[in-house]
Amino acid sequence: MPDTAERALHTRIARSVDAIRRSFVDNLFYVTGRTLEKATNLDLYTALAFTVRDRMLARMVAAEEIYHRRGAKTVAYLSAEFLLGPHLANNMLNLRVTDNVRDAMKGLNLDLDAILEAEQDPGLGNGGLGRLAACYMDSLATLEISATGYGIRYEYGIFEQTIKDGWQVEVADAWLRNGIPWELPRQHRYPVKFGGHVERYRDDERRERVRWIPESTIYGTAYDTPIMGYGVLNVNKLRLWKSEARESFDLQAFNVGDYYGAVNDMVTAQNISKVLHPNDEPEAGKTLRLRQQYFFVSCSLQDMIRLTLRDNGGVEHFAERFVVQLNDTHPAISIAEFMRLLIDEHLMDWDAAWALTRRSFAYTNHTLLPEALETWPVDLFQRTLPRHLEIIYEINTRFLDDARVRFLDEPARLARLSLIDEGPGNGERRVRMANLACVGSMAINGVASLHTELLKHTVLKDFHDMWPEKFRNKTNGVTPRRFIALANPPLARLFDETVGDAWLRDLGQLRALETRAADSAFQERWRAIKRVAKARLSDRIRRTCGVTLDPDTLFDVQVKRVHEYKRQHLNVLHIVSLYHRLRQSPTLDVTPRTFVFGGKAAPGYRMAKLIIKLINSVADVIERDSHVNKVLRVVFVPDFNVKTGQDIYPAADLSEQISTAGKEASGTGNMKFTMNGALTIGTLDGANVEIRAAVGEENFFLFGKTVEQVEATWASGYRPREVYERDPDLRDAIDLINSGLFSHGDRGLFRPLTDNLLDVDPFLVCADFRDYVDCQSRVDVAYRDP
Ligand code: NBG
Repeated sequence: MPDTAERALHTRIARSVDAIRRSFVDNLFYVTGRTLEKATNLDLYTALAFTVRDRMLARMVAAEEIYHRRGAKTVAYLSAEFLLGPHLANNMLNLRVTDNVRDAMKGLNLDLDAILEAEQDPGLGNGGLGRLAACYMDSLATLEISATGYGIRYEYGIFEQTIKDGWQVEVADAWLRNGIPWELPRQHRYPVKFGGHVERYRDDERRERVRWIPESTIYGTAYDTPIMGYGVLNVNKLRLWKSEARESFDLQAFNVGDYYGAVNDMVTAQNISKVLHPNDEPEAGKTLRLRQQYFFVSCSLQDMIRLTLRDNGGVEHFAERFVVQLNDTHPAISIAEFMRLLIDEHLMDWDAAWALTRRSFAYTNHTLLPEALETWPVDLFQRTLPRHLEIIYEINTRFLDDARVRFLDEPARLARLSLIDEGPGNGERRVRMANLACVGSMAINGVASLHTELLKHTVLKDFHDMWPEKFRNKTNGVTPRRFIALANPPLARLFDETVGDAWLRDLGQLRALETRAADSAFQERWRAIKRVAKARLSDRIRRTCGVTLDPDTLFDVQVKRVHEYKRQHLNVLHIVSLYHRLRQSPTLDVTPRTFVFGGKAAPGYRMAKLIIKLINSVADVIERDSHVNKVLRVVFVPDFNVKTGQDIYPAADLSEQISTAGKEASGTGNMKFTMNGALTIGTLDGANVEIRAAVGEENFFLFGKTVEQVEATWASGYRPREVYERDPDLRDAIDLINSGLFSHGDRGLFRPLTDNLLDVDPFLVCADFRDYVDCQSRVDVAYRDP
């Protein structure tokens, strides 16, 4: 390489303080057009992001080259959501340049933390499922496994949450407004068809073939985001698709009179990747959602087939080049689309195509909640994807023929296995996406041990009876890079000094901390670190919510999506009960606590929004009670997301994981709290079971009904009102809520919530109340002994 070129390259990748400072100033000028004197924090952030990105790109190109030479097989992780969280600090950590960057900024009189603060949280996901996808991307890169995440480049991610008068108010998340330094627009572009009809014809060899004549065609363009591994040279990528009309200058093809019509086509095409759907929504906007799913699946599979043809010569080698992981049923239409591409476009015969499909796909299930198992009305399918419906019927016919051999006299079982839900009587027929995913995949996994067992014995039992060998468990995990090293640097330092730094790549190394558990100097440091994190969170809450917290109280934290099954209202009932008891006997001896909540509710989920209102109303009343607020504080942190989460997890003493047993598939927040030294109060649900086994029963506050007891409770004719009448604490709490004390005298405001608890209580809040409150008393006692 000629000298000058080498030097030029070197300044762009060198990691010395000096090189970083020079390229930062350079980027500031040439990317944002600003000088240091005039730059805003956003400009500084942009310049620093490019400085860090420059240092990643050479690695990305090199990694691609190495994978290519090795003929590496690539994991394609198909997911409608990727909840990445801020990139800059994470990429600095993974490149191991954080200290040098800090020094370089200091040399320019700049505060790195203020610059990091300017990055918006890229919210392309709802919650756990999307964040899991991001953690998998991080982990695969660190493990040096070739992987590409495929998804949608939503123009608007999950809404921003603000709180007005205690109610959640949604604000659109225009995350692209300031430009995204991390993404690289690519030329790869694929057509995606919708609607229309299918035609049959004979090919040159007189075989019957099918041609899909669509009503409309849109295009997907790729945007790549590099994903760095930690401390390795490897960089993978996330490839997100943006929808577009064919060409904007196609307008010329239209006569002047149809200008608006032509523009309208563009708008319709752009709508596909416009906005992320909040989950837990009642049925609405379904057509768009199916279109979104098909859109990104089709682009992704066409992209993989292009690469297979390029690298392996023929599409029949697909399974040597890729393995496709379906993140829930959102990308399950892949099975039919892959078959269509093979048969109609690559002229493969059915049996070969089906064999290839079943070697290429694997499916992760993330929920047992029936309302979250996706099904689509057959007529919507017919209108949107007519060819896919035909293919699904054909898959179904062949599959049921097989199943009938084994389950000859079991029409009910065959009806459950069918890819089509025939509906009751003349009800609507629907396509079952989970069944399609199971039939077309080589492997099916749940996300925690308990969840996988329940899958095998409940929702997917019939498939398990058929193919037990396809089922396996893959308990979720979270990256210790982001959720310890980035979120809690003092704790990371303590770990490094105590057990070495290998834990960043192998969390099992932290076991070695156990030998220090009784060492008082170590304990002292541990406590000081927790105190710092609590002070830091208090500081942030003071700035954002105007509430001043006391870091010496017990921080009792529940942050996650707001949902009845997660039972934030059980937590509130405990608080109201405590408040009531404190008012009855002001000298009552309770451990001073700060209850911290955070989480978004789906915009159309009224009960969840009422729960948020209740939390804020209770917080208000307690805040104004000068006697009680010395021992009890409640705060709702608005807009919980990856970014705010990184401040919250390290500050918790107690982690609330209190879902009704059998409802939380795994949970991943539970892990983030635990790795930051919080103890859990929780039920035997999801990954709590495995966390409890790992940390030891003595470090886990267990309460509540088990899955079996939940079933037994329903079987014996559960009547929550009787529980209410028998338990004076529960009665007092519910009555206090209905007294209007928390609603300016309005006795009706929270009735939808309390009536639901007393009449139905679908998540057994009343049934678990007593055990929960008693367990919380044990927490009180434990906290007094440091
Ligand atoms: C969620 C579960 C969580 C789990 C994440 C990631 C869906 C459909 N499921 O318990 O509720 O941790 O998936 O697996 O969002």
